[in-house]
Amino acid sequence: MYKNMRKKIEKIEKEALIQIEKIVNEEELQNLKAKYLGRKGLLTQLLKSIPKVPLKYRPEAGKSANLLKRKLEQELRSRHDLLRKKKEKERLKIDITMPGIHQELGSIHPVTQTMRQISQIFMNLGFKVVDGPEIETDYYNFTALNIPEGHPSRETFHTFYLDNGKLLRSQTSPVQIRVMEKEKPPLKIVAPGKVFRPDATDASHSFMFHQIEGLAVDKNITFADLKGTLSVFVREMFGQETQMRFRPHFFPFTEPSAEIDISCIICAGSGCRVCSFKGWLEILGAGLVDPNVFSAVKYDSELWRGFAFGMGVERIAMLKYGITDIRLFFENDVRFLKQF
Ligand code: 2NM
Repeated sequence: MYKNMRKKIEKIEKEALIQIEKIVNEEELQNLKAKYLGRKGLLTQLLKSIPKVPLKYRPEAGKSANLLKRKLEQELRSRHDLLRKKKEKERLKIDITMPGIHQELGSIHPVTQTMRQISQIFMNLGFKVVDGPEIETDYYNFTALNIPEGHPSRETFHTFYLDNGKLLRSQTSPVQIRVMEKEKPPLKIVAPGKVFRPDATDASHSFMFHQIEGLAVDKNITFADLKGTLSVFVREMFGQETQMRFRPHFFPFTEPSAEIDISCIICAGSGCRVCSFKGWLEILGAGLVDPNVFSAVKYDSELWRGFAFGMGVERIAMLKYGITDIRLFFENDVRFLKQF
């Protein structure tokens, strides 16, 4: 009986070792593992039959069967390691003369480029770049800016209102209110960022666009400081030969206020399609800060004066790059974006 068992063990060992030696892939390895060590494997079956061996031989039989089990496990494991090493070696056999995989490089969005360029000009003039929340309260977006209850810009037709009573800022001036609340004058800041207005989309309107608004507060600010600052900006941005003109206008937050045109950068003022044959392009709004705005931030309006201005970034980028449809900025088409 025991002799029979020993023969079986030896047979399994001999066969298994030969087969393990021949394994060339993971699948064969798993199959052999199942064949010998699986739930219905040959060696597993044999181990199950040990209790039937006469007591006299049982320890001996059990011991050699278990030894074989451990040996096969060991052999399979080292075979597995060998296969893995072989595979890794194959993987490293690469042809370094093969062409690489081309990675497309991204680029800075033209609106971002323009916003940075504008900010840089004002930074050179001593302005600090600041930012603030895009979700604002009624107070910061309107009230503190001297925009009265019932003003048309407060209507849902002109402002995105949220369910929680807040709104999406329709200009970046609330950022300047927040800065003035925190910091004492004098100060010179520009606030670039996204603004939102529920306009119907067309070639020149988008419900989201970018603005840069600027503010300077000091003791003796005059309209001449505003003119000087904006003329430096306009010439840096559009070329030294660019002309500028101020037209009277009304804004609730500045008094007096003006809209500012530049001589057409396409036709230099002689009239073309871009300027609708007027020779001028409107690019800025500006004025001297209304005393009511200073009162809202608890600045003494008898002591402090300020100028402020605002402009749309997309409009400036469109003029600069000759883009005729604002929607191109937001389509995310690489064929468009790659050109800048
Ligand atoms: C404009 C035009 C004129 C403006 C005013 C202020 C503040 F905060 F000082 F009151 N910030 N920006 C302003 C003035 C903006 O945009 C067309």
